[in-house]
Amino acid sequence: MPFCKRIPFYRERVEQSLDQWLPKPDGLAAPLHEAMRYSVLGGGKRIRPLLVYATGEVLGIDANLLDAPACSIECIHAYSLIHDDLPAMDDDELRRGKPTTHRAFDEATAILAGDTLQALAFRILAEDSELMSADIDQIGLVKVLTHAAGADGLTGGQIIDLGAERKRLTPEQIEDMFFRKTAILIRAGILMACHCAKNPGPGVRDALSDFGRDIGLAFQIRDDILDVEGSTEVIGKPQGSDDERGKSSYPAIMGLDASKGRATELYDSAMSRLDRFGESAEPLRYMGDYIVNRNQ
Ligand code: GRG
Repeated sequence: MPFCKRIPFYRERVEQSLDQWLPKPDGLAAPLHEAMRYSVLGGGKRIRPLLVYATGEVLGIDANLLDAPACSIECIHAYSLIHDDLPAMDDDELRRGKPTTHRAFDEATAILAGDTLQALAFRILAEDSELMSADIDQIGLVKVLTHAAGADGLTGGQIIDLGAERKRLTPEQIEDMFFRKTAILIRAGILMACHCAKNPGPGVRDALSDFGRDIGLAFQIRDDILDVEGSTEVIGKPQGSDDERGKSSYPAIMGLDASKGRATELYDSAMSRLDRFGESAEPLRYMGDYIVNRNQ
């Protein structure tokens, strides 16, 4: 059965697992719990968790070990979206086709929901009983995710991005920014899955790490292209917002055609990293195709 047929199953699996980890609305802190659940559940493509499970299939890892990495990465992703949408950052109204968290609740609640999701991500990796009973190096998993979430990753990329508005970055600077802001978290899902394979074999981690970097950058270029060519209804956020804000996007720097060319180059490079796995890499090949061809 091809990987695409199992995607609904994995999406449901991560949804249920997230539902278990997220706090149920309770007591005086209920608005915080509600904002967390509003931001995480029932939406999003779940690309990062899917990459965790796809890598798990390629390496033959028991999916029960992957639920915690899959949930933790989605919590970090959801937190970054909440904070990115805040008035102090992009000041967006719409996310996943519905009001952003600070619009649906209020700004303070949105900030706290993001903060708490970040804490929850690491709690999941530290407390998951499946990881513990299989004797997986949980500190190693935490290291991968903290690296992706910190100054070398999301927050570092975000501050470069905020400083880059109305500036023109060089292609090298823009690629470094997008590596930190986007690709590093996509790669982290793949690396966490590798971490759950106790002995993945020589060169496997490096090959999959390079796949994650290339496909993560291709993901961002596709996102920028959709901002130019997509429709608000389909992408679930305002179309054309990058250009309106003078943001340093790939199309703004290199033009639309060159951006599409760079996405193809990165896709080809990503696919070549999978050659060594033969047929067994079909789940990651499918995810790579999905990422560069998606319409939302
Ligand atoms: C820590 C505030 C803060 C920001 C870090 C990751 C990030 C920087 C900001 C998030 C917003 C953003 C535009 C990120 C670029 C990556 C990206 C295109 C995210 C959207 O991811 P999808 O398409 O979203 O996977 P869904 O809704 O499907 O989960």
